[in-house]
Parts: sequence; structure tokens; C-alpha cells
Amino acid sequence: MNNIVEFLSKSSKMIEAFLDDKIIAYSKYSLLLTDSMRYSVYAGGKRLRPALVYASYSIFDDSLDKASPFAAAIELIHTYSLIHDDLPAMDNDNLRRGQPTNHVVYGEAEAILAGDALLTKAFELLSSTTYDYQVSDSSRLLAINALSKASGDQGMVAGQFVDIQSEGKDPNIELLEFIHSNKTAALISCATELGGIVAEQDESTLMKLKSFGYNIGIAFQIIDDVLDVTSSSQELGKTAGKDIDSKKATYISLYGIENSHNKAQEYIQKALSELDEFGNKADLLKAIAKFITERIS
Ligand code: GRG
Repeated sequence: MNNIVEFLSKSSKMIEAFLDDKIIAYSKYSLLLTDSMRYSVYAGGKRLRPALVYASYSIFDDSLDKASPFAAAIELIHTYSLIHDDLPAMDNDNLRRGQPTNHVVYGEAEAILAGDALLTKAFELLSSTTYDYQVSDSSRLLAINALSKASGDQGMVAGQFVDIQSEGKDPNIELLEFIHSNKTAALISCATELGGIVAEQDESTLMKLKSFGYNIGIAFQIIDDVLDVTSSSQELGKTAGKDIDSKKATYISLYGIENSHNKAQEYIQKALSELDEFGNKADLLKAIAKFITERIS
């Protein structure tokens, strides 16, 4: 399938169908918790990370369903991070994916708990053995370890922590690279790595997939910084102009818009060079890399 829009739509549908009977109320008392989890999961994100898991896996095998628990787990972690990022104690935002943020609808304590439950659910999905397509125990362990590292104090949480701590301070490139690498690129890099793990690939192949993901992840964040100043809230589905308002360190504040675009292109080129050995089997990953620099929301 060459059409990337078609592939993104297909992988979104796969992930939504997969999760539908996994996020359910286990008691009449937990109905609202389930409702709040589903509210954010089904709010209509781009599903970029699951698409990357599927696209990476598709280099080696066409039976994409086997990758669904891994693609779903990473999307749940991403969704939890957005819920928590929007909280009053963090970005204090009331718009996400074009809709009121989780805490605006359900309350602050409830939104914290919905995020916690999604984070935990991700690891429940990864450690479950009840699927039609079996992945070896060693691969599942590797995946759990990779996703834990990418999401926690060696990845996304560290990036978010330092980002918050750095608000209002003079930005420098080393700090900015730490934040972008951890807050954004770690999870995106893990998505492409997971595709290789499910396909039981060796260490050197996993490193190439991971490096591809890392480089498109940095490019993704640079474009996100650009869009924050060039797009409207309506186009983005979230509040535009937040980075300047909160005096955040961004690529724009260090390099300006045009140079930031050039930097993003450099990262994309580096990413693409990691895929040489896969030939046209990696066309979907290449198309996603292109989609990242051309995206408008
Ligand atoms: C709260 C632990 C914790 C982490 C939050 C995701 C995040 C870290 C912060 C959100 C703000 C931000 C700019 C993060 C960088 C990653 C990013 C651009 C997220 C948005 O990802 P998209 O565009 O979102 O893929 P959709 O809505 O399409 O899924």
C-alpha cells in the first residue's frame, strides 16, 4: 500500500478496533473511569506511533495484526501523557485534539487517574498472552523493557520534567536537545523499535529502526515547534502559541522558522539513510517520514 493517508487510516481503524473490548468497565462503579479513558483514546489523534509500529513490522511480515498489542500499548502511553500534560499543574490547557481536555470534562483528580489507568493498561496489553497471534516471551519482555525505558525516567517523563523546569530560562541547544530527545523522540523511536522486536529481528536491525525513529522523532518535534507559531488553534486542535506564552525553549527561539525547517529536513535525511538495507520493503516508513515534514496539524 503506497498511499500513506490510506495506511494511516487503516492502522487507526485497526488500533481502535483492537482497543474497543480492552477498555471496558469492570464494575458499574468504574463506568465513569472507563468513560474518561475512552474519551481521550477515541478523541481522534493522528495515531502516528501505532502506524510506525505497523509500518516497521511490515518490513518483515504482512500479518499486521500480530503487532496490534504493541501498537495499542504505545498509543495508550501517548494518550496518558497528553492527558497529564494538559493538567493545570502542567500546561493547563483546555483544548486537545479539537475537544475539551480530559480534566475539563471529568475533573482534575479523575483525569490524573484516567492517565494512570491508561499507562498501566499499556503494560497489561503487552504482558497478556490471550491473543490469536503469539509473540515469543523473550520478544514480549524486550518490548516491555524498551517501552518502560522510553516512557519513564530514561525517556519521556525525564524530558517533560526538564521541560517544565526550564520554562522561562534562557534556552541553549544542549538543553533543548535533551528535552526533545526524551520528551518526543524516545517514544517515536520506541515505536519503530517495537515493530522490529515483534518481528524478532536481531540487535543491529533493531538499532537501525530505533535510529530511524529517533531522527524522525526530533524532526517531528521541530515541526511541532514551527506549527505552534505558524498555525491556528483550530488547525492544530490544541492551543496555538503556547510555547512563546510559557517562554518555552524551542527550535524557533534558537534558530528561527526557516532554519528550523532545514534542521528538520536534515534529521529526515539521516533517518532515511538508516533504511537503505530494507529497500522498498521500508516504503511505508519512508512515506511516514515525508508525512512528518509536510504535516499541518
Ligand atoms: C506528562 C509524562 C508526561 C509527558 C508529556 C506528550 C508530552 C509529554 C507533552 C505534550 C506536549 C508536546 C509538544 C509533546 C511533544 C510530543 C508531541 C508533539 C505530542 C503530540 O503528538 P501528536 O501530534 O498528537 O502525535 P495526536 O493528538 O495526533 O496523537
